[in-house]
Amino acid sequence: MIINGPNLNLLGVRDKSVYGSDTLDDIESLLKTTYSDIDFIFIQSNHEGDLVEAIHSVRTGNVDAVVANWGGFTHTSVAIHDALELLDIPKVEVHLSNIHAREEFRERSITGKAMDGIITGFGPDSYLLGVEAGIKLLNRKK
Ligand code: CA2
Repeated sequence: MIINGPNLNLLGVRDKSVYGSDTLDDIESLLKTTYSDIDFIFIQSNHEGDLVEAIHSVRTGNVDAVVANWGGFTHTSVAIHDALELLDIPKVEVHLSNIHAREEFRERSITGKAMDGIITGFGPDSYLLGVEAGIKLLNRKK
């Protein structure tokens, strides 16, 4: 499952200077063409509760791994962090930008404490690397 948080629906549409010109649809197509054998579920929401419920749905569903860009909630959401802690499958956090090379308030990832790892700063490739990491973690479990 690929989860995207707030404002990421506007990628490539507004303010291309920080996040580039690819839209979220472009990134989803890149994933689908690169990993044609994976059945992706794509979720994007601007609402914290919807994202918490998406995580809950993973707990009861048939999802192997989660790759998520929690957007601004990365730095604020204890609720998403707590939901993630209950999830016992590979969880990879991704960011388009390098959150350590920006404003100080982006330095801390609250959600990241409940993920297996974080890939940050590689633009749309962060998502590809996130899926790679998810596959590696799944293979490690076997
Ligand atoms: O670098 C990333 O992927 C971020 O998760 C993006 C979040 C930001 O709050 C994180 O600190 C880092 C923001 C996404 C905002 O998306 C926009 C899309 C179009 C125009 C403006 C913002």
